[in-house]
Amino acid sequence: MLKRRTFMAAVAATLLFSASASAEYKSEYTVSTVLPSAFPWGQAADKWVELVKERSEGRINMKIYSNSQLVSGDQTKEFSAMRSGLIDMAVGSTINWSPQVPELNLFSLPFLMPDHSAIDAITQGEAGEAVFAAIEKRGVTPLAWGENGFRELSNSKREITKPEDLQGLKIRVVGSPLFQDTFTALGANPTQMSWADAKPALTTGAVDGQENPLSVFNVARIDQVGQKYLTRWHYMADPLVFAVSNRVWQQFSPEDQALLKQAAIDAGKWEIEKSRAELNDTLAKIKERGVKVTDLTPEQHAAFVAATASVYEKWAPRIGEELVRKAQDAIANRNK
Ligand code: X2X
Repeated sequence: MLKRRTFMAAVAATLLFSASASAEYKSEYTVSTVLPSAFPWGQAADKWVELVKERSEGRINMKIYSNSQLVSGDQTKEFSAMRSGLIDMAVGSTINWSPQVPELNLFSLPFLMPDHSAIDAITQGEAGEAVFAAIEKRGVTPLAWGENGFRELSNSKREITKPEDLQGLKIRVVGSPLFQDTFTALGANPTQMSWADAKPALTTGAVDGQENPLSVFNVARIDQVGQKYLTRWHYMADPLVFAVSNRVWQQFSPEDQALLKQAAIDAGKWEIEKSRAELNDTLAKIKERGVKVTDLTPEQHAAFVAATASVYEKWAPRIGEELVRKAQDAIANRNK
């Protein structure tokens, strides 16, 4: 009996020892992104990596894998891969993670957020905290917010000023079910595909249109694949989330956890400011290339809001009625 106890104590000591030994850091941590350094999204990740390297004096090294290459281009698998530890870290879009974290569909509710202050009112308040708690509950530690931006609608066929103009148009959307509902409600014909497949599909005319932030339209030169019409309808914006797999997160010391988090907050702030400041220039460039850019009148805007009301009825219960209400209150009371 005594012997057995000694043995157990020895086993426990070994376990303890290996637990502290596993606190030895990896020589490199993988960071997944969809868009590379030419885009604000990639720059957000670059900044995070750079700040962490600098502040940890080279102890924590992260390497970015863009174009969703760690999940073979399937961006809607990024969250699961992070949860299971196949990917250590990511700067990811709320859209791409929403199949695994239903609360993230909040940001995709059509016409919920009218302007940048509305995005901030959500992310910087109680609703944002609730969203982070939902992410954490599913195995990933969220650290900070970034921004992909308001997603505008482009197509190769005609100017769009009212829902009827979308009738029958084939629109590429990300592989997230809410988008299917929004575009179906508008009378369009949505097709889910990854970003990797989007440009080829636009090139061949397999789809007529797509929706993405101005920065993405500009840098990816979407105008070159026949997208002649762009409607700035601001129907939704996808924040970016800087995050670490829970499994990896637990291996960092509390000091390094704080370091990683602060670097993510600083990188996110920097990227949000930069991408918002660049918007006017980006718009000017797109117009210079001959793209017909359309802004909606308040009446035209209202017609799109009315046409997509059914999406709220279906999705608010899935997102959580309370969370949706919190977000709406935060927007109503925002600083403009
Ligand atoms: O696939 C897209 O449209 C992109 C690049 O914006 C996202 O990853 C959400």
